[in-house]
Amino acid sequence: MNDLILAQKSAFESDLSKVTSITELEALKVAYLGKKGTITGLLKNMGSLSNEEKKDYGRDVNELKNLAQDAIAEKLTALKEQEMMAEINAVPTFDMDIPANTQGGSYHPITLVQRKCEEIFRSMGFNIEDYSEIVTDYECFESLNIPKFHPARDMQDTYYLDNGQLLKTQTSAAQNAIYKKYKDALINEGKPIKAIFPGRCFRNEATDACHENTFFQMEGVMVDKDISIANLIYSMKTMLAEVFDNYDLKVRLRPGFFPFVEPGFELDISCQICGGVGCPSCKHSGWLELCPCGMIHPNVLSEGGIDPEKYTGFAFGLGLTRLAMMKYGVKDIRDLNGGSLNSLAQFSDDE
Ligand code: FA5
Repeated sequence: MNDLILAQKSAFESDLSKVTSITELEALKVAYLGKKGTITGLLKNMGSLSNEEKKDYGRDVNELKNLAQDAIAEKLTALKEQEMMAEINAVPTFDMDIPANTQGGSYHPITLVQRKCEEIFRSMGFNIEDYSEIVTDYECFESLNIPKFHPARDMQDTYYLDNGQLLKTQTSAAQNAIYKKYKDALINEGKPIKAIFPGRCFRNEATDACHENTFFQMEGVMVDKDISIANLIYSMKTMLAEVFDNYDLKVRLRPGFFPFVEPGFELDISCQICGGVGCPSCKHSGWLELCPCGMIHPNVLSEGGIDPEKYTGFAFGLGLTRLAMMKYGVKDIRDLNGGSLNSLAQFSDDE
């Protein structure tokens, strides 16, 4: 090995033996193997060598480079293990003088409205179902009459996972599984399908006073012979009147497009923050979109194994997070996900 290379080798070995932390190791790596590192710099001397010398010199520099890389990797493993052991063996120190936190916990406002809605729908004979937050494209879109490349997919900006699955954008993603679960009882025993399924949804959306990228919805479906829009309106009105303890709550129904219902509606309630005069929480419209709904599309029923010639049904997708805002007068949706215990402790389930 050339003298220059040998000198670098022993300098490297000596410096490496003095390294005691990962930060020092990183600095050493840059000093020897970085773009301007001394081992990298050895290759710059090649110009002054004969062709024969170049061959040996190049091979030796590469050998030193590999040796340095292996030694650094080995040292890194050893240092990580050492740091982990130090952490494990560290004796925790307790300050016995810190006063204990005696403040009791409280339920989150979203949990409170969810429980309230569950209680209301349970009393109307609905089952409560739980569903995964990671779902397939079939569950979230295709089974809901939204084929691949359908423009309606742009209505919801979806987080896809590397394995092709996705984070549920809507609780409607559980509809198909619910129909398949209960269709035999419907067809063979004449038991209507009545189910609600609350859950967390995710959309890649910019946040503002009434939008978050993570929020809760509660889906509801009812399927039987002769279910009509009247059943839908009755269920929605009952639920809202009970949640707000107000049978005069102003509600409006507008036409709305969702590929899985026909006809489809947007159900808005008058903003409970400003009393309907307009504020940032309702984007100054006086109304808040709360619960889109409609009559289940025949294609969706068929996909769930239910004959749309014999059965009809309604579905709704209640925005639970927005319902919590309206119920508890929370002006900005982001305060609900903020996790401030002081602010959350104001809400109680004393009803
Ligand atoms: C849907 O998600 C449909 N799956 C609802 C549906 C179900 C329609 C069954 C018909 C039949 P939409 O994207 O509008 O629709 O969301 C429904 C509700 O969820 C909204 O009205 C709103 O209350 C709430 N919501 C939607 N996006 C957000 C968001 N980014 N932040 C907070 N709440 C949201």
